[in-house]
Amino acid sequence: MKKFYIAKARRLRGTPFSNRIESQGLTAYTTFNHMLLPAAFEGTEKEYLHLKEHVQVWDVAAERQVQIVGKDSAKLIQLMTCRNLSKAKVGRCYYAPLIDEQGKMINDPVILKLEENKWWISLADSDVGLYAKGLSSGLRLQAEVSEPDVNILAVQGPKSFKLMEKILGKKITELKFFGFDYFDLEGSKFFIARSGWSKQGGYEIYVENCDAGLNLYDKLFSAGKEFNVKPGCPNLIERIESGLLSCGNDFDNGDNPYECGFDKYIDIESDINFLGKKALIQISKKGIQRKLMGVKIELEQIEMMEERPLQNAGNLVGYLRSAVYSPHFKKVIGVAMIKKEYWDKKTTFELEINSKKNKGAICDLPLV
Ligand code: THG
Repeated sequence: MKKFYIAKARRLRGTPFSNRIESQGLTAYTTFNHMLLPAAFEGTEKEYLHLKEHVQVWDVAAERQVQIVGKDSAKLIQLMTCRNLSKAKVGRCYYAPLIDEQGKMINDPVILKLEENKWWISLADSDVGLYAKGLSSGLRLQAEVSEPDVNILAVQGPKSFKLMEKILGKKITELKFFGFDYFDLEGSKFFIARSGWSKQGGYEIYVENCDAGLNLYDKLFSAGKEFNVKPGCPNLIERIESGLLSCGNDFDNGDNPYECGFDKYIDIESDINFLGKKALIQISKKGIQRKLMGVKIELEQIEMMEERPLQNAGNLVGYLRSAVYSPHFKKVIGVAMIKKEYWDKKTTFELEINSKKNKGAICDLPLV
């Protein structure tokens, strides 16, 4: 692959931690929500092995927050998601598909309920703030939409628990999965959730005060020496093995939440009101004709810039959306949108690259 530099500009925003990660060996950025998101340090495979054994600190400030405040805030949030949030509790995170009026995917954020009338939508890569602003003003809701200056640091990996306990004390270990609370460190308060885009365990620190956040960043590295802490970023191998979907890669605005396997986050039975509900009722009556599944391919490497067709005896099986070599499975693994005729897990297919046909098989997500 040819390598190019990314030209920085005001509209391609950095984060409070950009200087830190650049001096710590960053080798690639990607863009996410019009910001810089670190994409590589030592290389995806090395970072994958490290993440599964030690602890990493990720600058994921590009996971922007859309803040919604006001007496209609819950109503506005519910309008955008098919997940029933009517019983949502303060202090909890909710993974929730956001959809449009046609029932198609817009984003798959983590939604946090901070107060009865204050929410954050922690975004994947799409302009949800504009969608929310349009709905709020168009429907004359009492719901103020803004992007607060909040920058997430994720602390991920099996040793994240020991590292965070060392810095923040015993109380942090009592935080339950997808819960959040404020924690004290040297006179500063930090908003911390037990969450993150890996299945290796860990926390996300929602930094509201940049100076205090930089101080904490340095502390994570000095206190983390004994746990072999390294800077990192969301890892392609780990997230595919774990079945964590990527908005814009695995699915986009052409797909509905049933096709993405988000069934457990869809409620078309209760009387909640969301855009695209009618469309989802129709889709659920008709049944879907394709869905995201895992794949394993007899290959030692792959590059994915666009989706790739998968064939079986000259017939289209589906499209490969994300793929990477997995050191665990010793082959390429991926996420593909598979046509209904081929959902049987005994299905095999061929993927043609540079006029060479490579054999592959369909499997469940998460991969086993
Ligand atoms: N953290 C925060 N914001 C984010 C992400 C994150 N925004 C964008 C992106 N990542 C959203 N995508 C996901 C996908 C899955 C999960 C979190 C964010 C996740 N899922 C759990 C699982 O699949 O086991 C739990 C789902 C549940 O129990 O509801 O953690 O990483 N702040």
